[in-house]
Amino acid sequence: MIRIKKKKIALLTLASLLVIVLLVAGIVILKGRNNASEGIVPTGQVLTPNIIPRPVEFTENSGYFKLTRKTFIYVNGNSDSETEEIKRIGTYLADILMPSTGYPFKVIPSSAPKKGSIYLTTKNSDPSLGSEGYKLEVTTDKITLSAYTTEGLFRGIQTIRQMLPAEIEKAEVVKDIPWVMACVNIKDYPSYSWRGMMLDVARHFFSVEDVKRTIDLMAQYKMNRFHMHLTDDQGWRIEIKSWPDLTKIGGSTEVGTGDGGFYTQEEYTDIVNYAKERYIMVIPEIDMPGHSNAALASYGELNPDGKRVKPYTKINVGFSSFMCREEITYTFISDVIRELAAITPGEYIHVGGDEAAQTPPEDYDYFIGRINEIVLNNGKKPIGWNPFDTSSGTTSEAYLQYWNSEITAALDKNMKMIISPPGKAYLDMKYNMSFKLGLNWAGYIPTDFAYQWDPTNYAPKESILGIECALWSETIDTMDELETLAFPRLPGHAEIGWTPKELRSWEEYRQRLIPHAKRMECQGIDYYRDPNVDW
Ligand code: TNX
Repeated sequence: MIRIKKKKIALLTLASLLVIVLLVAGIVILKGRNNASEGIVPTGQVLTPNIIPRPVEFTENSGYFKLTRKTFIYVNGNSDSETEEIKRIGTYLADILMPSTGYPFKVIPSSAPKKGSIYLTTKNSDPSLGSEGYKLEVTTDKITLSAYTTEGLFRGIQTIRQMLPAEIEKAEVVKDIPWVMACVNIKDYPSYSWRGMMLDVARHFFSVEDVKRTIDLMAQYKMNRFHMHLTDDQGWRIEIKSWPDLTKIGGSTEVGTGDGGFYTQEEYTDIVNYAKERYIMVIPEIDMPGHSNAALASYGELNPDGKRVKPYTKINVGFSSFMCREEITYTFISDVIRELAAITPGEYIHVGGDEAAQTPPEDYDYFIGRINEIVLNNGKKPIGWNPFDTSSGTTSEAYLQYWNSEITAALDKNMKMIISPPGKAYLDMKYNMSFKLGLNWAGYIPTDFAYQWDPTNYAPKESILGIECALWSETIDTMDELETLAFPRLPGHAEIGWTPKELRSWEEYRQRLIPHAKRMECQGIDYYRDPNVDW
């Protein structure tokens, strides 16, 4: 009996030893393969990164880099203050990578990155990268992101994000994912310096939190301008301390029966700073002389009969106008622009100027000249929608936001333009006939159609500053609705602003967009599964 037992124990021990040896050998082999050029990554996962916008120069090499618990982020600039800023950018990256991996991603100022780390630097970098360009080198040993400016590093980080599995975007720890990215050499920089999105917070109000999420969503596509349409007939959304009824009365309505809302100057500053930390400039817009009912409803003295007009909560516009020949109007506008300029670090103030159907042409001409001067006197550059350029008061110091084809005056005056063609870049246009939200006055805009345009179709290249897509909010009230109209069209517009025309085709883009769906899902984006895309 005892002899049989002993034999059994010996056999069992031998078997367990064998299992242990096999396990250890397996781990060693797997580890070795991690650094080998052939990956253990399941097919289709990340070896062909689908980056939006598409980088200018891109070479994929064999092998991949793997994030681990020991991956640290090393940062190093040309001065202490630059290193400090890169440290902040490194922390921004860590904040993106931490939730899903559960790894600590320590950020360390040093010029000697250890093996297995991410290195962000502006040292010895190439000035030809410009203010937003970057170089990304991924090897099995480390990730090196270099740029001429800290802004370039911020843009490059968006590429790093998109080269990792989509699950990296999740807000909670995801187990059993190899956090790997393909070895690549990328050199990348934008075609246009202005790559913007406009959000209409006047027709429906969007909270500070919603606005911050919108800014985050655009930042990942390397967009750099956030234009806030702050006032319109249906609502006034920015606190002006010297004219408090603007928000008290004008801020209390929106399209339909909602309560509206407004940003205090402190909240606006919070938004501006949040955007600035993402290298996005906020451009505030006060729309005038039309689209001004909310102001006219707030103060009687701005109206010919001295009485406040009724608040307006419907959609049709083109009925309101400031009094263009009364000084009170300019006193009012001077106060508004002065207060707004004081809390706006960006160089521009947008003054609207569109659809002033109730303003006689000669009054429009005079009015635009006056407000142009007010903006310039406050140290800012004026921007306006067509036909702002036609006023005898605008010069090359002002900028035109193109939304209709009448640009002769702008061309004659050498004004620079931001291109926003409604039939392509208006995010509030319906995708198709059966789509519930949005309008259709500029046509239906399915995702493929929205991608197929170039700013030079509308104006000569040398007069183009860049592009902007616009989300008007007559028909949307919630973040989910905002996302459904913006996605998946917004990433396409971002690519039009960033990637050279010669590198863009719908056929190639759709192959990057389709896997991008998973990334949008991991971010909780309520995108529209447009039937025009074979998801
Ligand atoms: C036109 S384009 C407008 C806006 C509307 C939008 C709706 C332009 C400068 N004005 O007032 O909200 O269409 O799509």
